[in-house]
Amino acid sequence: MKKLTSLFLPILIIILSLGVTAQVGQAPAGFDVLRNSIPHGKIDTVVYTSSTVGAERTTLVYTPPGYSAENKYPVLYLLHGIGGDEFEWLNNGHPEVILDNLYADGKVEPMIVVLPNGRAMKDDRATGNIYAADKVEAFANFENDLLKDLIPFIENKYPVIADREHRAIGGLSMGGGQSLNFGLGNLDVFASVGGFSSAPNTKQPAELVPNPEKTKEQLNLLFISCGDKDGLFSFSKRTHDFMSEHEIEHYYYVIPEGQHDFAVWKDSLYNFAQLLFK
Ligand code: FER
Repeated sequence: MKKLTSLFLPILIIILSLGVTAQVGQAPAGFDVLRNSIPHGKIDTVVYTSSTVGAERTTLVYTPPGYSAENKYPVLYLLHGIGGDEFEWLNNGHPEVILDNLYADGKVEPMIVVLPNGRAMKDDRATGNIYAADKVEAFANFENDLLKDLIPFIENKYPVIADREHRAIGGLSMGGGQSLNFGLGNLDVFASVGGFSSAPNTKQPAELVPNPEKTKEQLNLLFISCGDKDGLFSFSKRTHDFMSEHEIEHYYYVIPEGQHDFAVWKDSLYNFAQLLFK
């Protein structure tokens, strides 16, 4: 009997801790394949007025299966890379397929996903020299557009739960850097943050997290992912290292043989989405 009780407690602790920290890992085959037999969400193309840019800007908005204005939803802002625009995720990653499948399997909360254009300048197309200084600067300027123009617009137009706990930001590459910069920099706005293969626009860790104790207190979810064969790996690793050093809880998902491509970003979205709003 004594032996039984001495075993019981450690086993219970293991079981409980497994429940608390969900596991991340490779998405199963078929996670990104359209299923005709399940309900599907919808993609709207929406135009908002940006006082930041001084222009009408286009964003896509995914509403989940069974969407109703009678309900209220959390929102994920999902950002593209340096060569992309508001259509990049849709055309290359089909997040609507990944999310519909996850929803049908009961693995995600119903959520609205906003796919903005993160190049906050008048000509926001990914044409010409996409690395030009003014275009890179426009990715930083998107913080103003997002906070002052886009979020208020979305929250006025859609039935959302308008608090930090129900607002998340995530993105790929330049959008990963934006997510870490804007998310960790505005934890009063976003409680959940995901950077996939984050680019050199990612701020230095000490700038991202000037006050580790405050960050720990506010952050609900931090997800950092990158392929181990990505030339930009060091930006994710240094961010992860800093978080570990300062005991800031986070997911660090290194994808074996992963490159700088949509295989990594789709897998990252599959994992990140399941951790949100739980
Ligand atoms: C850079 C290399 C890559 C850079 C940005 C990127 C601003 C972004 C890549 C992407 O978004 O896929 O030097 O500088």
